[in-house]
Amino acid sequence: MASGRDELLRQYRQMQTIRRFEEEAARGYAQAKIGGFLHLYIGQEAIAVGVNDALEEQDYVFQTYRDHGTAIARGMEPKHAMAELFGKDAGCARGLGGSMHFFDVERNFLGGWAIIGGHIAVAAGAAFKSKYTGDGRVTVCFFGEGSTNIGGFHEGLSLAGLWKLPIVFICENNQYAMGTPMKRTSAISDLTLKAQGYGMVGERFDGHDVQLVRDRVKPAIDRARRGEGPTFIEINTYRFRGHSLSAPAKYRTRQELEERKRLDPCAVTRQQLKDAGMSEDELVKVDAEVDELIDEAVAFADAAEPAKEELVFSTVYATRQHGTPTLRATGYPDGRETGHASDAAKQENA
Ligand SMILES: Cc1ncc(C[n+]2csc(CCOP(=O)(O)OP(=O)(O)O)c2C)c(N)n1
Repeated sequence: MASGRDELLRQYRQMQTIRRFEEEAARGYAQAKIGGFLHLYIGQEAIAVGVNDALEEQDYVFQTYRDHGTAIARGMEPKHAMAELFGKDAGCARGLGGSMHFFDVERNFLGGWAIIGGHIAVAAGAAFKSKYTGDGRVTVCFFGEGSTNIGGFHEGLSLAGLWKLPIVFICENNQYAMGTPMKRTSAISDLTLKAQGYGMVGERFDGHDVQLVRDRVKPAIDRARRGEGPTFIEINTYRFRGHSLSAPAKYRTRQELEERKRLDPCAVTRQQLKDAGMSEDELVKVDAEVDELIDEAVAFADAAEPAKEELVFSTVYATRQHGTPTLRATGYPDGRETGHASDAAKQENA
């Protein structure tokens, strides 16, 4: 059993990995190595790591397009995440999904969804499957505060509340939906009031302290696993970059940004480690190790083969063979399984 400080150090390392991954992703975007949109999670890292620490490996996780941090917290290797951003075959979705569509079946990370609210109903479906089959899994579904105004949110919560599904809804309230502050989109400021309408428990707290996040989320996960129904959790946070890299952040003041940066979750955790007796030298060494891991991820993604055009259709449409629905995706180029390919499908693609 890891001591309290070892645990905090692991959490810091993970958060710093997410932070450095995204800083390098921003650089890759500026260098045109990444196409499409890129939504960064910088400032919200304690939520991905804290929530994941409250989960078991078997549990399902759904996220929006702001998905890199959650996938890495779940255990995705940065090199497979970076390769996905660079559109490479070694990426977590074989380079076909890109930033907004990370996917990792082996780690039960079920996306990476770009349509606001769309994944909330899908996540409720995954939780229904768990209730129906009694597989003991809990589903966690992340989304932003702006998403609480759209139909999919209400449909998903309605069914989850009605059927007491084993699901925890995590609303990462980073204050803005693109450039629009919440006071211009919601008639209420306490979003947990929306949970009441669907007969579920509502919680809200700040999201810059990773262990506080873990400890506040864990009872909701346990409750869901015991069959006592869903929880809606609003976590107060802030993103330090623009909505996406193509969106200028003109809707907020520099002063507001600087004030929120005082609660930078990576800096807060680093300070907690110092308070627990770690020296600056030890922490600099950890930071250097993380830098190296991310440098390796970039080098791996740079050198990897481009996504294979011929997979575009065969990985989208399911085929039916011997009465069994089959996804045709095969394993990763380095030999890992995607976890959803049948032997017949592998032969077909060989
Ligand atoms: C159905 C739909 N409508 C509009 C959009 C465009 N859009 C992308 S992100 C976004 C704002 C979402 O804000 P929020 O839910 O608070 O999440 P955040 O980006 O802050 O994490 C909008 C309107 C979309 N992707 N899907």
